Amino acid sequence: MSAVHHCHSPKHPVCHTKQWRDMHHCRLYPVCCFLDSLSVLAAARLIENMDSKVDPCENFYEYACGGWLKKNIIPETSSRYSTFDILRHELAVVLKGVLERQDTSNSSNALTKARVLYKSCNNESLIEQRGGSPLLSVLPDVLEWPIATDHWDTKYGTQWRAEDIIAKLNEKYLKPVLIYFFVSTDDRDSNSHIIHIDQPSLGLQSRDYYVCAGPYKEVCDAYETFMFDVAKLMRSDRGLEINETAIREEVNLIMQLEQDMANATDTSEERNNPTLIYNKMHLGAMNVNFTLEFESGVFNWTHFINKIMETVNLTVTDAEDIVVYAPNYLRKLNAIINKYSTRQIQNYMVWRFVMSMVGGLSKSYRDTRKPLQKAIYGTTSEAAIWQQCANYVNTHMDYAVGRLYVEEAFSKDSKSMMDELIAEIRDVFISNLNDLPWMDSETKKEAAKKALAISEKIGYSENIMDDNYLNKEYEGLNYSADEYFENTLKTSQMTQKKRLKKLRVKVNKDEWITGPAVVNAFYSASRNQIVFPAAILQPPFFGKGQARSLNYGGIGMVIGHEITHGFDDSGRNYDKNGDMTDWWSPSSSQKFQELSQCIVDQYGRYSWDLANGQNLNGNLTLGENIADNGGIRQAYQAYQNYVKKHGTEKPLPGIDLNHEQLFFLNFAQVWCGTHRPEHAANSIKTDDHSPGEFRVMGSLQNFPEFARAFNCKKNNAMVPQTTCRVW
Ligand code: STS
Ligand code: ZN
Repeated sequence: MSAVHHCHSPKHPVCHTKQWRDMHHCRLYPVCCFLDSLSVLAAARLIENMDSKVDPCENFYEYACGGWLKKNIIPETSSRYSTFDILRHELAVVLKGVLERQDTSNSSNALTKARVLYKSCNNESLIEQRGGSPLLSVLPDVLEWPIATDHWDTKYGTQWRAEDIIAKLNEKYLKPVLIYFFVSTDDRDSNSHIIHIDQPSLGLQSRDYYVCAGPYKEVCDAYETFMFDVAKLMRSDRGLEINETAIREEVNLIMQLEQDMANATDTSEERNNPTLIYNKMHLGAMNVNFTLEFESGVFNWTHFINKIMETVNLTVTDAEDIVVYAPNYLRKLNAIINKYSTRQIQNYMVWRFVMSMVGGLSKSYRDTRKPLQKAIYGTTSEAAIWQQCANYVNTHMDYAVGRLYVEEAFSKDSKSMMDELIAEIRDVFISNLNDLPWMDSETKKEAAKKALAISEKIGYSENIMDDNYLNKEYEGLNYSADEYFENTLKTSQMTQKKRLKKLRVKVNKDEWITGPAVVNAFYSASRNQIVFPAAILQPPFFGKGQARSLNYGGIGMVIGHEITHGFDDSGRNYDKNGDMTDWWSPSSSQKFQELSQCIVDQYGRYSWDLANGQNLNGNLTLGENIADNGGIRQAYQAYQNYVKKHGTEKPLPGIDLNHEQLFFLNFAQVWCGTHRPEHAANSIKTDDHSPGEFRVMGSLQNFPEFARAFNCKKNNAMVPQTTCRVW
């Protein structure tokens, strides 16, 4: 052990000589190399994951991840498994620890509340005992589910207002159906909030599923089985007769209705361009533009929105500005409403509510989801209850859980190193603008201004360390350790109220858009801000003692990726203040689109074996691919600048690669992983990130420095004839 200490000492005569840095010398003085424990750990991981028998110039993903792929099997509870997912799993383990820790503080304390919520979620025997009753007793507050009651006609059939029910589902239960209403930043005025109306999500995540043919038939069948089984369970809990044929008929109509809705929605490609979906109008105009004729009366948009806003004591008039993101959908919606009866429409609306609630009920209810989960994710069992609960509490009380996480597992000294890295990578982005022949100098100037104006958030918000602030955030929430279901309702309601209240309040651009216990990174266009939560600031992405090559290939690349989001097909429509304005010359804009098309085509040519050979959707994934391509280039150049300034790093023990190569290896290994085929078929339609394998292949094939680092030749697969570059 004393030798470890020795080696870390900057004064050690041998370990810090220049000669020691080359591999040969390293063999003569193994003590220097092998006792640097962090390097040993990193090297061991890199070696284990890779398959050095593969030619890095032919398939770098196989080379970097071949070992990983041989050693790992997707757990039964997961739809995919990767370095990224393992980090998320490890995070959940840390959260379990802090949430289960004995709590001696009083009950108004936010941390106590998080622990009570977690405890209620974990209380399996009580959840079992309560069966479906929590849901059955909350239904009358919304509407009965016609399919699961015998009292529908008399009680609910005639006297209802669609506005009231859709409003309540939205404002109280966070479940938008038919119409999606939300308050958020105005794209064209990033300091203000505005009401948005959009198309709602569907029960199945992608509109594509609703063709219900070919590979999607199984998904549709499983979805209908899900409805059928829940309806039967509810009827049986209520002691009602079960007529399977009748239930099946109604389930079928729910499906038909949702198929019609799916057809009416815009595709994700149609929604790619934020300037094209932005339609601002007065609330009064909505009543003219989007007439919806329910059997019970014509939908009054003003009444609808007031119904929602009255829960936070706000009123709107016909002069209120509304941003409509999906006018096409709204124009098609009326035909759907006319086609179906009130009972059928209510069957659909309440189904979506019921569907979102079964997760909080007993096992027989939760298990109704199984066939659908198998069809979409390929999973055959649920994650452990503690894991679901840790994730639930982290998602819904992100500041409180984040505080616990940061105190347990985060070192604040990462911040200054991150500040430096961000500064360096931003500089590279800006200086690279000079190399872009496609952009005129005026637009370059604006791009540089925007890059300089990007603000950064690293780790966590200081606010969460302040007890008063934190307790106030969760003020008014009173959880009971025995009532998980009710606790989830309280949580939804509080979340929604917070969002709605913002309508008349200026946007606080300083507020964090995420909690710290999140393994991810973000770019916000309306804030022109990049965010790196505490939980991504760990190996393999980042480590204070980790070789710089690994840090630049890890978090450095993520930083470049997030900066480049500000300039991808979506982000480029926002200016340095976060307002959607056009700062591009027409010619540069035209060129951007041409170069983007190169990326669309390139990724669109990749066929994914796990998704039955389907090709990626180059349009859906364009923004992420542009970000990856920019990110890898900027991080690499920043690393080269680092080496120029500080000299070559000492080699890693036992791995015969130089640090340029290690940079690429660490980048690639973040994406070692695999998917279940069911999930691959799902995510190829819904995920705007390309699968990890193609994130690696696509961005490295486009980057000549990669070929140079591995000495690849012209006819190698990693060196295609044509390459794409935007940034
Ligand atoms: S835009 C965020 C980006 C990212 N997050 C993901 C993901 N890609 C894929 C799957 N799940 C979450 C952040 C990121 C960029 C580059 C490398 C790693 C992460
Ligand atoms: Zn991204």
